[in-house]
Parts: sequence; C-alpha cells; structure tokens
Amino acid sequence: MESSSLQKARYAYKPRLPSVLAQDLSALTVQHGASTEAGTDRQTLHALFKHSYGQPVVTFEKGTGSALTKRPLKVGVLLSGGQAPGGHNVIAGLYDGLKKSNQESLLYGLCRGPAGLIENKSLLLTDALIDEYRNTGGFDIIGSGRTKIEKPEQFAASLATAQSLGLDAIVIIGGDDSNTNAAFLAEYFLDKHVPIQVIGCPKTIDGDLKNEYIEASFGFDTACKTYSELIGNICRDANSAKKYWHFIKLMGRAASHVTLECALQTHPNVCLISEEVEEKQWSLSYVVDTICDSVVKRADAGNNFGIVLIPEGLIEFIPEMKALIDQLNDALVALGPELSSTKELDAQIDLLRSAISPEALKLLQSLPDDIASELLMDRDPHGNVQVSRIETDQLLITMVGKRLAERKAAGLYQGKFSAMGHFLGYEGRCAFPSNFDADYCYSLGMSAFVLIAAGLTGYLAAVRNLIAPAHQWIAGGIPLTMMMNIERRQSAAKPVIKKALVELEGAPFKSFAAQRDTWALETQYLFPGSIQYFGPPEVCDQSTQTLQLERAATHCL
Ligand code: FBP
Repeated sequence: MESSSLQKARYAYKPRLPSVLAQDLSALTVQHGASTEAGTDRQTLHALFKHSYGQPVVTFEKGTGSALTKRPLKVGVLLSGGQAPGGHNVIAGLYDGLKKSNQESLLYGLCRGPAGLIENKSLLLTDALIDEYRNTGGFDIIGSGRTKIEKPEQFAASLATAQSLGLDAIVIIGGDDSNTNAAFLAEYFLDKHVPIQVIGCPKTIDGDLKNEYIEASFGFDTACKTYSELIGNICRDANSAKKYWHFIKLMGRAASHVTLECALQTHPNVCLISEEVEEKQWSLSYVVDTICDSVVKRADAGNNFGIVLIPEGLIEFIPEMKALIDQLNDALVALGPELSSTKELDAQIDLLRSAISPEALKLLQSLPDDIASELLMDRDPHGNVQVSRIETDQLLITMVGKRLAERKAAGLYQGKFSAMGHFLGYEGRCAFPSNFDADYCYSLGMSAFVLIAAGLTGYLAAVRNLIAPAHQWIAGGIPLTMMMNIERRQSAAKPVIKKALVELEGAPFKSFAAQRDTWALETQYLFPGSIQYFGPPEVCDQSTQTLQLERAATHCL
C-alpha cells in the first residue's frame, strides 16, 4: 500500500518511555500498595466483585529482580468504542513488551471490538503488520465496536474464544463503559477459576476517564489540538471576513473537557460548559440570552462576527431538557419496538403521550422537528443518547436569531446576524497521534504487558506524572473496582466506572472563567496551528493546558 511522506517519517519515530520501562524489563520490580476501596457504594461493589474488589495500586520500579514471567504468553487485544489517536501505539507497546520478554509470545487482535471476543474473530499480529501501523492514527489495524459484554451467554462466549485461542490475558482498550466491561470480565474469569487475566487501557478523546490516578485518557491531547487548529483557522476567517458568527459544536459526549481545552487554546467569544449550565440550572432561554449578549455587545463595537463553542452534550445538561431526556430514556425502554418501528414524528409523539409527563411532552413539541426526532433516536449499546447526532449548533442558531430579532424590534440591537454551524468530531479522532499521545500510548501498552507478566488481573494500565519529560513518567496499574460507583442506566442501577466531568472548582475552568468576559467583547483569538512532530519541544511536545493547569494545581496543594 502507498504511504504518505509523513506516514513514512512517523514509522521511524521511536516513542519515548518512562525510564523504568526503557530498561531491561527483567530488572523491574512491581511494588504493591495497600488495599483499596471505591469512593462510594463500597458494600454493593464488594458484593458484586467478590474476587477482584480491593486490590492494591501497583507501581513499577527499578529493582534488582522481578516477578515477571518469562514464559511465552498468548494475549488477545481489542479496541472498544470511538476511535482515539494513539490506539495503534498501545498495541505496538504491548506487542513489543511481549516479544522482548519472549519471542514465542503471541498477540491476537480481536476484530471489531468486544464482538471479536464474543464471536471468535481474531487476527494474529505480526512484526510486519505492527510496523505498518506504528505512530499512526485510527483503529483500522483490527477495528473497533461498541458491543457490550453483559449477557451471561456473551460472557460464556468470551470465555470460549479465550480458551480456543489459549489466551493467558485479554487487553481491553476503551473508555469508562468498556473498562467497566473489563472489570466484569476479570471478575467472571476469577469466579470460574480460569487463569485468564484482563487488563484495561484508558482511551477516549472525551477526556472523561480520569481521576486521582489516571491523569488523562489517551487521544484527548491530539483530538483537542486538531480541533483547536481548525477553530483557530475559523477564528482567522471570521476576523478576515467580519460577517459571520460561527457556532462550533465539539465532540465529547457528556463531558465538556474537549470544549474547555479548545477554548483555552483559541479564546473564542462564547464558550458554553455543560457542567456549569447544570450546576447553575441555566434554562435554554438563559443560554440563548448569554450568546445574544455577546452578539449585541460586539455589534455595538462594530463587530458583527464571532465564535461560539458548544459541547455536544450540552442539551443533556439543560435542566428542562435533561428531565425530558430522562423520561424519554424510560419511555424508549417501556415502549420498545413499538416506538422504534414508528417512523413519523407525530405518530411517535402520540405514542409518548401516555409515557411522559405533560410538561415533557409540551417541551418536546416546542422543539424544531429535526431536534425532536434526533432526541427519539435509538440509544447506543451503553444506553447513552447519541449526542453527536443532535444538531445543537443549529438549535442555538435558530433560537439566537429569533431572540435577536425580538431585541431589534425593541430597539436593543442594531447589528447584523448571519450564522454558520459546524461540528468538529470525527475530524480529530483518527489524526496522527501527537508526540505526547504516541509516547503515552506506547507506554500504556508496555505497562499492560508488565501487568500481565506480573500475573495481575482487573487493572487499568496507568502512566502518571505526564507533564514531566517522558523518562520521568511513573508507570503501574490501578484496580478497576476502585474507580467504580453505582449509577442509573437504562432505568436500572448499574455499577460503572465514574465519569469525570469538568469541575467548576478545577484550575482549567477557573482559568477560562477569569478570561471569558474579555473574550466575549474583544477579538483575542489565538491561532495554535497544526500539530508539529519535528522541531523544538515547546512547539512539538507541549501537553494540553488542561493537564498542565490540573497538575500545577495538584502540586500546589
Ligand atoms: P468513546 O466514549 O467510546 O471514546 O467515544 C467517544 C466519542 O467520540 C464521543 O465523543 C461521541 O459522542 C461518540 O464517540 C460518537 O460515537 P460514534 O462513533 O458511535 O458515532
């Protein structure tokens, strides 16, 4: 297959590792900490994870000897959920770790996500195949999928596949939901007394799989830098043409980390943060007024252009919309196939009359038809609304346009409003990983290998101290059960890994909040430009502002 010049140059890139993983791995020691507890719901979680609850945090340290097995291992790896830059490097790091330890070890790629494990579809990974994908974006080496392993027959089928391939371990590269799956699978194998280990790796561009021990999920760095380049370009276009307001919806599902990071990198005029909308109970009408205020003030200063950033999950955080979505989630379960086989919106609304409250019905009917239909679409396999398919940018453009017309009629606005919607999501999920993500992912893959070779199961590979140079990174593993809590999903209480949302008391939000009033009025755009791979470290190796601000705040405590 033909390769681009950058592709060839990136094949040659040697990812940087924490020094403990760069050395001879047989000299590495796995340090076990004290036993752990989940933050909440401890008794319930302990009862559900009888065998794996409470395991210690482990850290890899330089040592004189090691408990890592040298025997040949057979490992299966799968990519789960949405693509994130760096996934190929996790697989390459795992592969290199296995082969360095024993050339006889084998790595199987389980094709198209968890479905590959359930349906026994695998591919033996070879040197040639791995080399073709080093430091590249995408998940195309083995594909990804969103199948959830939850039914007893799916667990049994996963076991059958693992046994038929003779696997010692399975590595699940995924986000919070997929790693919840990993925790259940690890527990299932322990309960069945089968020696198959399960290790997770923290993936998602959304940036919401993080906590005290997981500083960042991989892919967030590259995706935010890619979107910020594009936003910067649109800012420059807006400032050149001076005639459009651009409403840019950004991926990130529930959490607004991507939007917040892009705002810090580009300085838009308005940036909405879903978590603030929820916390302060802003209505849809208030959100619209917030945008209008900036449009009017800028118009008064002669600037009929601007940039608005919108997190894709916003709609779920506006209190009245959240109440509507919660009721629709329950109704979708209750009405099931009857609703999904009904195609016309009016007929769907008729069916819903008896299933949702009159207030919710009224709100649904007040929305533009496109938005109402989008809210009624099937949920993903994890029960989430498919927010990437809801055109919040268009909804806000329409509502802002109407409100400005009212203000104009009242003599409160003299400007011109011409708006354009954009959605930045899929553009960033398969970009060539930044140097940061290339290094981080390779280190995560290598860490997953060490956890397996140390005989551990039910762990998430963890690499920390990420704002330091890579050789100072700290590698190890965090027990999955420690990150879990009980949440309501698809009308039932379920154990899941806790999603990290934007904290209003956190340093990144505070930094944004301190600057946003100035950005709302003035034109202070920043132009980050495209990701650079070759050149000075301040251009090529900077981590995200979110990570830098969060880590700086932690060090100050
Ligand atoms: P993950 O949580 O699986 O990493 O998915 C991230 C994401 O890109 C979200 O930001 C987005 O809402 C969703 O995937 C889109 O899903 P799909 O790829 O199925 O359209």
